[in-house]
Amino acid sequence: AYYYSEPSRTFSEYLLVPNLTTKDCTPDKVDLTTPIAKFKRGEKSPLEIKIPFSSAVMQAVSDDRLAVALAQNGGISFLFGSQSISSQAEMVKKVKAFKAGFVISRSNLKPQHTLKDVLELKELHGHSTIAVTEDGSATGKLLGIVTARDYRISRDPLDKPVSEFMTPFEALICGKVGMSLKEANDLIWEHKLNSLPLIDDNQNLVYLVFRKDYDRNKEFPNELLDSEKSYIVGAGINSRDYKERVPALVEAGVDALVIDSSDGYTEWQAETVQYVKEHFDVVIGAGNVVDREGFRYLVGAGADFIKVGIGGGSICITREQKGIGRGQASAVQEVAQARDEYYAETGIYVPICSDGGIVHDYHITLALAMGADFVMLGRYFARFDESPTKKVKIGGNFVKEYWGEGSNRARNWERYDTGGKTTLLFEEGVDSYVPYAGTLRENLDKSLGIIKSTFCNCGSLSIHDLQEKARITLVSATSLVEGGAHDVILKENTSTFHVD
Ligand code: MZP
Repeated sequence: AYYYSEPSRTFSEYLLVPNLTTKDCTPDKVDLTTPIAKFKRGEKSPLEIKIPFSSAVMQAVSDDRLAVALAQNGGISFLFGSQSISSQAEMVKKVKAFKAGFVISRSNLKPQHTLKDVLELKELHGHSTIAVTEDGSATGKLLGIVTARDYRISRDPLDKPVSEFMTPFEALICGKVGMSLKEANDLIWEHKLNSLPLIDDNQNLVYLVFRKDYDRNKEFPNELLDSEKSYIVGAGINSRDYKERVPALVEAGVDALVIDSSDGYTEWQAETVQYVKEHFDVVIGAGNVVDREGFRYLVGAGADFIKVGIGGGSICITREQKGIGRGQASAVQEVAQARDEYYAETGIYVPICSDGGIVHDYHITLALAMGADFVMLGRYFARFDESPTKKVKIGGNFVKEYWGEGSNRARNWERYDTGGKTTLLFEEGVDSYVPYAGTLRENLDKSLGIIKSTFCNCGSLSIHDLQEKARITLVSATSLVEGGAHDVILKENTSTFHVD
């Protein structure tokens, strides 16, 4: 046997040591744009994302709804592959049907329409709704509906007429027809909806156009009517049914594929990559690998990006069951080094994705500093409103369901296929809960705030910059204790204390 001289390490064993922060290095200037497909030296990657976040190829994480929410914020979802080819392709189509700008006319709706009717309107799928009523009250006659993508609507009381909904029903906000541009704007901003009210010739509010990057202080940008760019979306595939699945996904408009497997260093993966590269013009990632050899093998087969990580996922019991895997930090470090060597040799840069095991926001910064181009997260996204799973209350707290693709619940045997029988003989994942955390947007904003601030501590304005400048130290077990609050009595634990 070959013995590695160093133990397998993970992110929590490292810290970043700050560099000089110059005055021009501020969080608003940090650019997290990153490539997800290989490119030649001096060229640009054919597919980039604005933030280095991708969501995991998992039933409990990446459906079309989460994909739209993440794409709106600049990342990419890989729609779960453990479903029929037709339903996965349908999800791709739904995401691609969204446009970066959005206009809806009130002429689509009639006062007697129920909320169910409204939600069934194809173009409203996944959007939240503002009812415009005649007198501006929640019970007034419905005159129109305007929608916002980032605002979640409850789907429970679907059959009531809209006029029966009372505020504070979370997504029903009433606007008055005839309200001024300013009033409409204030209403929208009060509810944190990024949108743009339009008024017709009679000063009636007739349309709202939604756009994430609209700055209310700027002049009304006419050319926004209507930006027709669609969001990017990825999808997971396997090395069994790819000859049927890939054509359907490509036809549906998918931007990137990834072979989803717990161990990607296999001849089946090489064949799958070769087939896709030969027949289609679509980005294809492969993995997961944890070392130099695995990286070289899949890149040799033609993969556009490589996914790194075995056994580090929060729901994963592969290491316990089979004793295979590697600490996520060690895996990323070695694969990143292999990627750099390959780039020096060939002039081709192959992005790598650190998949699984991210617990704290700083783990993302460390993964990037160690050479990852982007990360893939399961547990992180499963906690949000937009993930496909049930929100339940347990012990007074809201949680969401989250299960592994290797669990009996997911029954995704293709992900663990090592040839032979086509069943899931033993579990490699668990079925669990994660604490409910609210909307994707608010959590992502916070994570990005932390990450960009850390970039500035490290004197870096881009991922590439961070990778060049980062100084990383191992931490001893004793200094780990020092890293959290210590030797103080936390106020939240003092309910049993009596203060006279
Ligand atoms: P995490 O973000 O929850 O820590 O990890 C998510 C990653 O765990 C996924 O992207 C995938 O690579 C991996 N995964 C998914 N299901 C299982 C399993 O059942 C698993 N073992 O390990």
